[in-house]
Amino acid sequence: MKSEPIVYVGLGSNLDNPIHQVKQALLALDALPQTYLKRQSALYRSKPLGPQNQPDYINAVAMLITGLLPLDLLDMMQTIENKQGRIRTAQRWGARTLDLDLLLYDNQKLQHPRLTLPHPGLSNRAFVLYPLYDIAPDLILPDGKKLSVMCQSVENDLSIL
Ligand code: ROI
Repeated sequence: MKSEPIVYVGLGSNLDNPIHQVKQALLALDALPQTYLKRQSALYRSKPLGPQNQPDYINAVAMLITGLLPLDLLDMMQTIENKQGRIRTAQRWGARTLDLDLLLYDNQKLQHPRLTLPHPGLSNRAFVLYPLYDIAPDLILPDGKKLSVMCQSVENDLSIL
C-alpha cells in the first residue's frame, strides 16, 4: 500500500496576536479533510524579511500527512488565511495576520502559475529552514541537498519562544 504524501507548511504572522494566529492555523490545518498534523516545530520570533517598518514575525513549520492534491491543499490553505483575516494589500512583503506557504509536497518538483515546489524561498530563509530542521533533521530535498547542510549556510537570527 502506498503511504500518503508528507507535506511541510510554513506559517508566519506579524499582526493581531501573531502567537495566537499561528496556533490557530495549526489547529485549522489539522482539521482539513483527509489531513492531519503529524509534527509541529517550536514557535520562533524573527526580524521581518523585506520592509523593516513592520512588527517582528512569529514563524513555525508543520508536517502534515494528507490525501489532498497540491493545488487542492493550496486552495484550502488560502481559505484558512482568509478566515484569519488576511487582507491582501498592494504593498509587496507587507505585514500580515497569517501566511501559509506550501514548502514541500513529498519529493515533488512543480512549476505551476499558482505553485512552485519546493517553495522558492525555502533555501535562504532562516525562519523556514530552522523550524523545518526541528521536525525533519534528516530531510533531503528533491534536488538531493541535505537540510542540515542548508541550515549551515544561513545565519540563525531567530529566537525560540
Ligand atoms: N519575514 C519573516 N521574518 N517571517 C515571515 O514569515 C515573512 N513572511 C513574508 C515576508 C514579508 C517576506 N517576510 C517575512 O511573507
